[in-house]
Amino acid sequence: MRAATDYVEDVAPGSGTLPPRAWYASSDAASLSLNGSWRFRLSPTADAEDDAFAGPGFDAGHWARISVPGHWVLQGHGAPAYTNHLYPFPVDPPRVPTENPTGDHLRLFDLPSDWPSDGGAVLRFDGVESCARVWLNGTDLGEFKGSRLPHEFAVGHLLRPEGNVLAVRVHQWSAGSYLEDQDQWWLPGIFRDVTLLHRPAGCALDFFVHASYDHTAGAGTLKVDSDVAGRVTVPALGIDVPTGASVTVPVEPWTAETPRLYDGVLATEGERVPLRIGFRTVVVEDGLIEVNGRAILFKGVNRHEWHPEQGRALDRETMREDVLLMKRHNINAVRTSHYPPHPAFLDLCDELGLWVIDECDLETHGFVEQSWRDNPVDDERWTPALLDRAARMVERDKNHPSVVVWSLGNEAGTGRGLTAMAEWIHGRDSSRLVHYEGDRDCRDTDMYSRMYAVHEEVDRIGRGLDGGPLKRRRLPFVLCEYGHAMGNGPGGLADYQRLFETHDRVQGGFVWEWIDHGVKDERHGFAYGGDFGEELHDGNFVCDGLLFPDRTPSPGLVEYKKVIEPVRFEARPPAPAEYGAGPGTVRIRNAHDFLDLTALAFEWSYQVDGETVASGGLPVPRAAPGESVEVKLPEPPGTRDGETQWTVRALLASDTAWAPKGHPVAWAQFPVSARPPLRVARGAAPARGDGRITLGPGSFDARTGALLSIGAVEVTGPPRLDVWRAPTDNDDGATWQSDVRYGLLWRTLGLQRMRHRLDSVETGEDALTVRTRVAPAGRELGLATVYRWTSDGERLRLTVSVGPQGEWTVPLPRLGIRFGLSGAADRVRWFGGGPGEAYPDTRSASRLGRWESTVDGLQTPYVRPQENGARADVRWAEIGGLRIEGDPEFWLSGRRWTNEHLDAARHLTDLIPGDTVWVNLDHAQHGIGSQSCGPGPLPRYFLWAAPAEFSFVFSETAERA
Ligand code: IPT
Repeated sequence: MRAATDYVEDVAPGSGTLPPRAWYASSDAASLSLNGSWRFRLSPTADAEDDAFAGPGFDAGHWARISVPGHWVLQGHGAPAYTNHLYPFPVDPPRVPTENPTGDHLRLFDLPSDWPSDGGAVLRFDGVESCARVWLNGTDLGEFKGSRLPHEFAVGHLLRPEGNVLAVRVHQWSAGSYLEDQDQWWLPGIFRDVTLLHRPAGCALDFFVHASYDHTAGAGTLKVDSDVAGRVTVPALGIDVPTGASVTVPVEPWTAETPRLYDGVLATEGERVPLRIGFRTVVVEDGLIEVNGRAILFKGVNRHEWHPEQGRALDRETMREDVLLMKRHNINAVRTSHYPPHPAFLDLCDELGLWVIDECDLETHGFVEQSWRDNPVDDERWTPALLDRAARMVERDKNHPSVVVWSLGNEAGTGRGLTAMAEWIHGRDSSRLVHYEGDRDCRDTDMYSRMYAVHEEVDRIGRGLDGGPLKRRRLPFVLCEYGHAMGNGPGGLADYQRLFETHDRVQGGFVWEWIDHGVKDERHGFAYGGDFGEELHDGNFVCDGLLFPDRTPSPGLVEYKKVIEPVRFEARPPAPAEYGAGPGTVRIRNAHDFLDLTALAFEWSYQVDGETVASGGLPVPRAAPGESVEVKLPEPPGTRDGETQWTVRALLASDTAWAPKGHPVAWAQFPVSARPPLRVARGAAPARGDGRITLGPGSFDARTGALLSIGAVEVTGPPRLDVWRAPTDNDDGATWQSDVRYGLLWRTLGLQRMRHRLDSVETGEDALTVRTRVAPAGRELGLATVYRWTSDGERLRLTVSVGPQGEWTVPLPRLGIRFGLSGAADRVRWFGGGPGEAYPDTRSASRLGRWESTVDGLQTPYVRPQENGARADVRWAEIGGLRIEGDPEFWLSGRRWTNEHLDAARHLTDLIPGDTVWVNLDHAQHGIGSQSCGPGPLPRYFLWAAPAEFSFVFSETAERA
């Protein structure tokens, strides 16, 4: 006998629902949103309660209230749980645990007084995780699975003018959970809209807008296939044709750069449906993905739906904010990892212009633990569920011009079910391409896709040297995931971009991922895996986005924007021909795929020692996509004394739908005259007395040689060698990485607990020399470190010489000095790279100039605290009454806690300011890479232990901080 809850563990997608169809908002048919406050009861198991609550007259007055859309675990009932790929329950498909949190949702509603009495009605659920059973007015409508997909029921015959009772029972776990093992929080609930749609007699049911573009003729062909015959009108194009008829007219095409939409109407006998039509043609031709006859380059991101308080229940404003932020950061593509997004998001992509890889709600990653045995995608009992998912995605989203690629899902291994999905999709929609990364041989797909391939492999693929089956060798390549943006990083984006732009076959990639899924939390600021007591979890691996959870752009996003900017500047001659010469012209390459440069205004400015002394407009001739033009710079204005440079910028020439006029799009800097050498005469002699040594403005402890003060500035922690950094997520690497993970090696070696042995304090004629050996307990290796202090009487110069001893097989995290200043030090000014942080392989967006910040403002709030905040190429900095000049330039960071505290902290709230500001002046930093789920830094960004010498010149600033 079938028990009342058998459907929960049934592999079938559901019963009682209507066939999938296009998602649209009618112009004239009534609709009623059932979002809002519902009654809610949570049970510990699927069968704890009978269905009496769905019947008439049930009194739910004592139940809790819950917001729909929403997740109950984010509204005080139970708790969220995070795992990457492990199923958080025993794997025994399709069985799920007895402990199956089940939320009964109840909503009473009246029909609006003007609700038409004729026709039918449909009840639509846009997203429920993971399995729902639905009753209306006591009638069991059926049940469904497929969390991020729409499900509809015909309900017209059941509606009453007043007192309708809608009851929805939602189970957290179901057979469907086996298909939804995406790397994210497990968040049950009715998390997308619930809507009642009036369906008048003669209404449109489903329709398919086919709108292609012939770039040779400049013409678009429109054909709307509709289940219910009607007329299609597009006033701006003079189109008025019956459904099913094809019409060709001159049009402006739709692209992500030129998102031209034509408003149209599909009118059936019973309703009018607004259409937003974009004409474009997507093909693979000569091994390249072409849209409207041109190969495109994806500058993409992977986007999960995320809001730190609402989880995956996103409001329209948040969706718009995502698209605006993407557009403003030069991003042109989004992969909807790993499920179809709320449909309103795709409307925004149509309207504002983004290429979309629409991915099906499918991942079975946890089966990797058993070598993919019993994987549902290779078990035909599950195939109907897979086909149901494919159809629900394609039918819902098929009328969006932004969707250019369908993706079968993510990390689901391989199997017949996937092939069946691909076959069905190809048959239903031949106008788009099919993607699936797991199909390494491209048997079912139209492009070769990989994730986290190392640079060298991407290069090989670009050169066509990767071998593989013939079909694959003829296909274009994309990196559907790369640049793992967890914590500080990702490093190496610029090096990837160079490969994308070098090899035609490599058509770009999608950074993993858009936003950190941190949960807003009273205890921790933002919570991550483990913070809710999960027995199985993957920690902060859920925080690996280019945005912090509150949608503040991280330095990674700023870097990405620079790396993918659609205009490239090159100086001519490329390097200053002679000291002080500088370039005469700038070559400007239009790196757009479709736009010319007329939407941009260009300007130049000229800086002396980082201060802009002159600026002006730069007239740039029209350049077609891919073309370059050369533009003459004016005569260098004014002085060439000091360090001088040009800055050129491209800004939006007028307001667009996604950013105002003046929004910066691209920039570059070209040196004219180099920084003059830093000279500090020697001469002042060290003097001993009273337990002190004085040298110029410096006062030292005579016994230890430790610096105590510079003039009136007290040094609360004397400068000494520092080679440790609080390992970043990318330093630590992913547990499954077979490559060396340096973050762990550093710790094993003891770089976080270096001892400083004092060997001698020597005063000479014009120098104080302090010899030390810096080394960790238990090891024979070390760094012979000599501090040599000299002065001209006013300034104090420290030269640090470092000589590695023993066998160093690991790179150093950093190489520099650290010292402490009074906590009153707050204002920081510097001439160097800014405004944000930079590391050797994340420094593209670091702009040379004069910058100001507070110490707190220097910190980058990575959700799990780690090394952050370095500013590159610093010539001089002022902090706490000290001026520090670097010879050569240095990396500057400063914080109100030590690097050891930073390392120990698990959440931002663990960082408690002390009464010292700790300043690091680094000669070098090790690269960042993206080993938290990808390759480490490229060899050229390694900081190998090698003999080094570097200096800093200290003096008091005129003004005390
Ligand atoms: C890859 C997944 O596709 C993605 O969902 C996410 O988990 C990402 O990694 C890491 O954050 S899978 C990985 C094993 C390469």
